[in-house]
Amino acid sequence: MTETFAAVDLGASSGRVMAGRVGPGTLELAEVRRFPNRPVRVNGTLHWDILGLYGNVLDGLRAAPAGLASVGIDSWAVDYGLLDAGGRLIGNPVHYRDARTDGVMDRIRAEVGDDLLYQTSGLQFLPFNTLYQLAADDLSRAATLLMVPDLLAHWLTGAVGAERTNASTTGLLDVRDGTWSRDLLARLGLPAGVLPPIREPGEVLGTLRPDVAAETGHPAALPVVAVGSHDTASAVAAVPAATDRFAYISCGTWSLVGVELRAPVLTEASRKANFTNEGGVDGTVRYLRNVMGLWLLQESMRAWGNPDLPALLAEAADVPGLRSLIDPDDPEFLPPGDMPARIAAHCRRRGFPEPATRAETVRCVMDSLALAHRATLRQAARLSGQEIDVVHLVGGGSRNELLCRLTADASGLPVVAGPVEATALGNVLTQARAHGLAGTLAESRALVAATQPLRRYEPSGDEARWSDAAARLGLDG
Ligand code: ADP
Ligand code: LRH
Repeated sequence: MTETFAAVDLGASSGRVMAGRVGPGTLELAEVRRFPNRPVRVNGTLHWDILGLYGNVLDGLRAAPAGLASVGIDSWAVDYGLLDAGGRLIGNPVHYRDARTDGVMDRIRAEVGDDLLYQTSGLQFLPFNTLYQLAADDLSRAATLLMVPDLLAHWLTGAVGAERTNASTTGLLDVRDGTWSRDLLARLGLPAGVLPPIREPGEVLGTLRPDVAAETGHPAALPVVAVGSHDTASAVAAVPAATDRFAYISCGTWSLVGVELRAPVLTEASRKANFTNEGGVDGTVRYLRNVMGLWLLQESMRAWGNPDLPALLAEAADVPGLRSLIDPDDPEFLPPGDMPARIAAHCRRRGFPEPATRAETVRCVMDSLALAHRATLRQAARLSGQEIDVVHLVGGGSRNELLCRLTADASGLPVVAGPVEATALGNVLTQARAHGLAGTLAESRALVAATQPLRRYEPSGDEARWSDAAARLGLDG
């Protein structure tokens, strides 16, 4: 028996609605609709175009095949919409790269203390974590907070809930007992009543509202199922790992670099290395660190008027390596703006030659990301005790042969690249598992490995060059 599931997957750079067919030995993914995700600045504030995204979700569902078994939604983490007492959206959700959180994290860290924040949530310190955004927001009329995938699911079904993997990125979920932390909420002066009940991946959230059913042409009985609604949780669920001794890099706008664990690591060394313990499907822990990722490339491409990417990457592959280097995780790269100029200024400040051409800038970004991947993989292994035989690089970045090759060379580990659409596959597989198809997490990963195109990159063996470059940048820690 095979069934078809619709996956709505919204990344920071683009969204898609996919149709996934799953059965014994079968896993096929077809693109139904793809659309750009373009932030909009209004009155100086950077917003997501949430209604535009929802309109695309409806269009995608309308174009999806008849007879769907269920629908699942995932998106980027941390961002949310607020509903008033009448269930209406208050304002337009704000983008995590907006400047409203400038200085907020430092103030709260000073007030509450790093130790308490980390022991409670296990989350890395990122200025845009939901708790810091809430501290910068006006909650006076807020009755309900819904994370972006939960907001879209609410509009589709009327149901209200907070899916666990994405709730784990708020900084307000207790990493030990899995409940909203009343203590932290009280200390921060945040109203606990706005946080909805937690929903587990695999749980049916609800069925289509009659008007949504009429508009999309699907039956009103069509279930919307919670998946790993944090896109990175869905991506990790579809990593085609054959053993437990793997690391992953979920590589798109961000590179999420880490390992999968059974229990959180909350040591002082982990906190100082700024590692996160996010929730994965099946109660796993995604022990990882955010590396700035292909944002550096995306934002450079935007400044250059979006030239042809494969041609530019081919040119960058011919540029001599490890000359111009940046620390990709310098917070100066977080906001939007002229990225090539910021990269050049950073190189100059750090005593490296400024890239003189677009290809040199791209090479600088690829070398620097490979170095950050290397450093983060080493730290993940050291801090967690998890041994790593292979690195699975999934997401749009797995199409970037140069980055995959450099990551293998820098880390001294084989890199298995693919699937490109790991997030949508993880979304589909979590629905399929809830439906009694696709087996355990390990079995669904084996299904990905058996059915999806993958490419293996062996390290070149010149790790000494990379450790020298890492030392010059101060990256290996
Ligand atoms: P997100 O989910 O964060 O929006 P994706 O996983 O969709 O990101 O990855 C998008 C990235 O994939 C792009 O920024 C680009 O760098 C990379 N990419 C897409 N197509 C190609 C390609 N043909 N060659 C190399 N890289 C690509
Ligand atoms: C990747 C991602 C990442 C978060 C960031 C906000 O899309 O969800 O895991 O840290 O966006």
